Amino acid sequence: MKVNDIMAALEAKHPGENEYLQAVREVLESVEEVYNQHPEFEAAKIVERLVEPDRVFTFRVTWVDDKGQVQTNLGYRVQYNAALGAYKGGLRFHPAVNVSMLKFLGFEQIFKNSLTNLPLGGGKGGADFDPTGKSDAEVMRFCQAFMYELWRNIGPDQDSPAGDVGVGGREIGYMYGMYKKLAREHSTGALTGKAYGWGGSLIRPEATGFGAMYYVDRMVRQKGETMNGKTIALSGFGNVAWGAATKATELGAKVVALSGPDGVCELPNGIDKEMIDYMLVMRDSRRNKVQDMADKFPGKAIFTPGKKAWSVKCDIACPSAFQNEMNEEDAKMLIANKVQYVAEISNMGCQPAAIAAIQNAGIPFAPGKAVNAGGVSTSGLEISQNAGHINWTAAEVDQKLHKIMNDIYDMCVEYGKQADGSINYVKGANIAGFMRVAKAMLAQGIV
Ligand code: 2IT
Repeated sequence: MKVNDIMAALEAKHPGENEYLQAVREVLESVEEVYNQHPEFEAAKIVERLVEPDRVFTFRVTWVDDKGQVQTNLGYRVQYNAALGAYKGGLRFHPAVNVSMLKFLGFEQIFKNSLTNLPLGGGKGGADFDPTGKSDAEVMRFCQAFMYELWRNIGPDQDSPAGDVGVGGREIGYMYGMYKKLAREHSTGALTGKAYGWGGSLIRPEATGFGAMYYVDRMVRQKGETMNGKTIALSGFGNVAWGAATKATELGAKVVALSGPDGVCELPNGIDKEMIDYMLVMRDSRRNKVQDMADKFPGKAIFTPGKKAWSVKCDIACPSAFQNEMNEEDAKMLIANKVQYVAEISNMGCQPAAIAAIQNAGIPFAPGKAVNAGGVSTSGLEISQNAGHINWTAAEVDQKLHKIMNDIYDMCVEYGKQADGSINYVKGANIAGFMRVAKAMLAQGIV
């Protein structure tokens, strides 16, 4: 395979699908050398098959808002690759959602899910619905209308969606209620991120952030250091940033920044329990304003409008909100401020030029598909509990999550170790994730 030839063909076929093309290029560049040592991959056209989703559903979602107005959104489910298991991946509700975004997320999900070593295929879905400012009743009606279209295409052995940006436990509950009604069965493995008590797993809400900090802890130890006393900047203040802030604080690190679409909150003394709890209140309000933290905790949180988390000096920077949220200029500012580690928690949180700047400065950089894999791992554990009619304790789930993250870290080191002894976590994650999928596709024939 020649990456440039494959990309030229894809660009011609999918013009303007920039996020999808960006995600594909990164993976192909990482695996090119290893792939070309396997003529059997080339003969089976593994890459040509892998870059296209198995299928993409697009559907109209019509609902009535609180004023009685009829609203129409577009819903999607991208079923990307099922070589390792039933399709698995989140649903994103955000006004910018389109096919390219969901294809990029679904493509990333294939390799992330592979890294977990669980039987999970890759998929993603969502809608261009904006939850900002919506009432509970509006969200419920939207979720029900969305599921009315999607329900036939999901199920524990077919496709199991979960949450993502704009979709949390409340939305999963509304969608599951409609799924159950239409399918006429209590098939809990059809959705993950359910609440505890009716099929949800303890630690699932925390899992992405906890898993990310387990991974970052290993990156820091790799350099002979510990998390104790390290300052950390997180972007966003949603579920992922909440879990990361909780675990980072527990590990002795100091969270010095959170951000939102409105600006950044600097936290000179770090974040305490009351502030961490307040992140959930802010999220549930659907106001989408980080300034609320500064209004609630004057002196402890200092709000600056229009600035990003990367403007705050820190040892560890973790994008935890949205793709491409760190650009080259942001990366250079972090480097000038002596950042020591950058770990994406959001999927593809950094632009390619930002990653290049960080890596060229000799700073360890880890990609989202490895760092944030704790979320989907715990979804996999949720499905196992559903299938076996068991409930693990929080400690049991946390221990399994920690082990999965340690194993992922070890694989990234194994496949990412460079001649000079440094670790290219991007290559490591992409090659490790890719090999498992490619071998499964090969074994399953031309389908
Ligand atoms: O990006 C992700 O891995 C998720 N949004 C979670 C997917 C899942 O199925 O738990």
